[in-house]
Amino acid sequence: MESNRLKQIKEEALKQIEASNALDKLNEIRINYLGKKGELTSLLKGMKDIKAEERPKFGQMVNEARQAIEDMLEESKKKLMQVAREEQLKLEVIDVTLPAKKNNVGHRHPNMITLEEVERIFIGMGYEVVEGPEVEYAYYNFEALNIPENHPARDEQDTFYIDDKILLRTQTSPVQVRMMEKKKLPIRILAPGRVYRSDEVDATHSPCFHQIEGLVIDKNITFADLKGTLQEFAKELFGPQTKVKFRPHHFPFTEPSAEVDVTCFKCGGKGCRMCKGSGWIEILGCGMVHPRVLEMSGIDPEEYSGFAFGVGLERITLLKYEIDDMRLLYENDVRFLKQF
Ligand code: 2U9
Repeated sequence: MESNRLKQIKEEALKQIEASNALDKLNEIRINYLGKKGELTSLLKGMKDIKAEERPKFGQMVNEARQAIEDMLEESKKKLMQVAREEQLKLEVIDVTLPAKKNNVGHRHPNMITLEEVERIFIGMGYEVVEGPEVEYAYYNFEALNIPENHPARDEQDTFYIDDKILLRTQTSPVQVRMMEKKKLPIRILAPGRVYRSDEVDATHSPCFHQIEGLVIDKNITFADLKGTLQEFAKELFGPQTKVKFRPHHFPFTEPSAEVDVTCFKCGGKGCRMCKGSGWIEILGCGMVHPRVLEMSGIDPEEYSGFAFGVGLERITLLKYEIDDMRLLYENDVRFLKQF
């Protein structure tokens, strides 16, 4: 009687295991049949009603049934886990043939594109690029460049003072003065960097902008070297057909001094909106280093001479890319910047 019941329980359990398709369901079956209050356990509890000589045999049969159920539960569990794993793998399949996600990389600011182009040209002519402090002594920014106190150029280059001896540099020339003081001659340097002036912001002015200055000092340097150098520079930057024109000018730190115009790269010199009809565009200032400037840094003007030039980086960038408002270079609107 009890052995029939046992057989029935075992078959029922195995059938349920076979039909179950989830790990939760298997657990439920384990509890229902093998748990503390499970069917098999309650059969064992009924052992006392079985004849003593039949008990061992019945006990063995219950254990066999228990083992068979456990084995089948284990086997089913493995199968279900395998199926689940395969399904998971199918979900995680990576299609390597799909186009890759585009990497959103940035790029150089138009001002930096121009700077690197100018640096490339002068490095090609044997120049070294040097940098110096933006917070500078008034001595290096003014006095050493032949701009004594009360000189009118101090008004034009009004800047931000830290105290009466220290200021935000108005030009990158102090970098060159520091190089001259080191007296490692000859000198052939390019000094790019930020400069500061107390200017109101408008389409062509900013209280902080960038200059690139150049300085060459050696024996027998003449205005012809200056002209040849800047002619080469203009051709490299604006194209091989570019002509240059030197107009006399005045700077306290150079003598003689000049401003340099290039033939308009838009109309080739015929006259257009870009060059305001003149055919020429002003790009930089230059001159032979003033003997007093050489002397002040301990270089003998009888033995050495040199030339210097200064370019407003933003001015060149605006010209090259035909941008009509300098403020666009500082606002960093990505829709503007990504055009370059
Ligand atoms: C030393 C001696 C002389 C640097 C020079 C200029 C001419 C010049 C302007 C260009 C546009 C300034 O940014 S701007 O407004 N600069 O015209 N700069 S010569 O002369 C030097 C530099 C260093 C020791």
